[in-house]
Amino acid sequence: MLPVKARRQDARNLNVASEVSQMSSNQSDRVFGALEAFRIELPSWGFANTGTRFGKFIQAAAATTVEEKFSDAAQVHRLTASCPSLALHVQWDFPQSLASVDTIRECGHRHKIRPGSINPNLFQDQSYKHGSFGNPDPIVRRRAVQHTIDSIEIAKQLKCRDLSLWFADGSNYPGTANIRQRKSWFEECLKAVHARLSPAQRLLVEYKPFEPAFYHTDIADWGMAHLLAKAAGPQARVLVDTGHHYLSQNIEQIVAWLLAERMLGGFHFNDRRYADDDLTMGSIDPYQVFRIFHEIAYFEWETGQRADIAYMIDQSHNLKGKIEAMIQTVTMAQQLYAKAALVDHKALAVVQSKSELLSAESLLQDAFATDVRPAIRDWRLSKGLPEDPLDAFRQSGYLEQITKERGEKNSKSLSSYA
Ligand SMILES: [Mn+2]
Repeated sequence: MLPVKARRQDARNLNVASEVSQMSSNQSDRVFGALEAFRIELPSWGFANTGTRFGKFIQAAAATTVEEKFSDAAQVHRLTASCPSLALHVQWDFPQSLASVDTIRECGHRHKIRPGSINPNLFQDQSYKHGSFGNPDPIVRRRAVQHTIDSIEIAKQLKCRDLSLWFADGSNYPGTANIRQRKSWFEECLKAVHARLSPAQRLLVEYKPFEPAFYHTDIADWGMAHLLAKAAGPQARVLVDTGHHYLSQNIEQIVAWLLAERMLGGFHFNDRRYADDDLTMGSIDPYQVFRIFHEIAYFEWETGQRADIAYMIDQSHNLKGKIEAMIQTVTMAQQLYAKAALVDHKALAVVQSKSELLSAESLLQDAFATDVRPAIRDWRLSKGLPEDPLDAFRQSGYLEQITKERGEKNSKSLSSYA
């Protein structure tokens, strides 16, 4: 592969995007470097029909099998070159648990998409009515632990590194749960599953302050997730889902602290306006995502180490076309990641140390305001990718083809939860 500089020159020689001259060559090198390194994982559940708790709107083109999820993910990766892996959910993608592993492996090979993080089902089962790892019934806790151990085995067989744990555990009314007791059950169960990890695997612990439990959730915030990850063992880290915070919470500060503690394991990206809305990343507040990426880039510059973070998307689009929305998400993620790479860290460190507030703030604002799209187009062309991934997808005929193939099957699926 050509060095970044040569490829940028190649792209210029293609005689496209003369706008590149608006950006200094150092800046466009930074954009190229950032895009080369950036990977974000797609969620299998983002390609299937999903809904709200009020109902489902069926899309004729939605994936109806795990094979179709891999096929759709491959379309997004083919056009963006940034998402070579697919997060899988044991509940929906492994109907026969470990016996489904061969099917998944074959799908991965066929579509050249790697099985990514494995998400055990710790919420959708009648036995989980009062929790999984925090359930007062020891039989249910054991069942949840066994399911997680089976999920670790699935991950081992598929050579997946990360196991992502999200718990719906909590309570709806004051006084109905022994919060301290549940905390110790969580520690016990997390230790038990951590013991089954192979040395290369990681346990990612996600937090959420409310929903589906509305009085308390057992892992409500990053501090609780951090303590539980520490209790679980050395291979556990915290997973930050951007939608899982109270309104106006400073997420990039949480990110900075977790980085400083070497406890940041990954992200579930999505955007929100009110609660856990699972909207398209950057659709409501792109500056928020930029600030998160900035904290990571600043950490990497200061330490000279690459932060070992799994970037993942956790969105399910009910109204937008699923593949189109995923392409839109990945291109937005690329833009915001590239913008964050433009911050002049050396200059920032100097003005921060002198408390030159306006200069410091401007370094972020200028990077955020830079139009990186021409440089990204050049990068795409240098890699033989289409200039406009969404347009290329629309021209490809794939959507028409799958709409025809899957339409009938989807029309028979339930349109309501009732
Ligand atoms: Mn999530």
